[in-house]
Amino acid sequence: MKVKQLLADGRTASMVMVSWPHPSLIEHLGALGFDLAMIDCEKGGATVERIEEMCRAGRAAGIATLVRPWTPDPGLISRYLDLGADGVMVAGVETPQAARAIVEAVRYARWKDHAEKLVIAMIESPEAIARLPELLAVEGVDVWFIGPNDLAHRMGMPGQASRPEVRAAVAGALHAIHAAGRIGGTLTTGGDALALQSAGARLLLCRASELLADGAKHYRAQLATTDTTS
Ligand code: 3PY
Ligand code: MG
Repeated sequence: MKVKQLLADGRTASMVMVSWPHPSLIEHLGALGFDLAMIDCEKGGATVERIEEMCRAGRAAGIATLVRPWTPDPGLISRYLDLGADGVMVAGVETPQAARAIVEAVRYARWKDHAEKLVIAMIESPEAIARLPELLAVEGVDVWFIGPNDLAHRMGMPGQASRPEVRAAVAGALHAIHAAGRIGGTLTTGGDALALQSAGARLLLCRASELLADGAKHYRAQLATTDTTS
């Protein structure tokens, strides 16, 4: 798998949360050069048929597709992989047992090609961060991904992922993952990608809605300049 190779080479992979579940968007993101598209079924509303179409679009456009299920149910993981997903990203992994169960679910579902599938475990609580040394010993997890929003919630600061305490916890966890020789990832917002990369993140997730918002802001600022100068 291209993304696994990229990460093994120590390079950074870029992943986009599709925001609007449609194959055309996946195709477009592939053409723009992103490495991965994340189809969010933890919170988003993509139907089973739509997921299959999006995975097919990803294969055609050379961008890997990942599904984030709403529970770590092995049956659900199996279903998404059978629909064509290149991997899964599982939210709220708290214990080594939970991490192992995800790896086993992927191996059971895709006994022939599981080595080609990407397994991402999300670390989203202070308790899970404290357990990182045990968690990182679990074989078969390709990326340990820190979810700043749920982490902020669990730190008693809902909706405040940009607070210094939360940022410090994210950076500390990324450092620990990197120092252990494993691959860490997180969500980038508001232009913090470079700082997160310096902290050790090798898989960066951004939202398609934020990419559009940034482009719109830039465009509207240009219009405003034109208005004042004409
Ligand atoms: C979080 O920040 O909690 C996430 O799940 C990011 O995708
Ligand atoms: Mg989360």
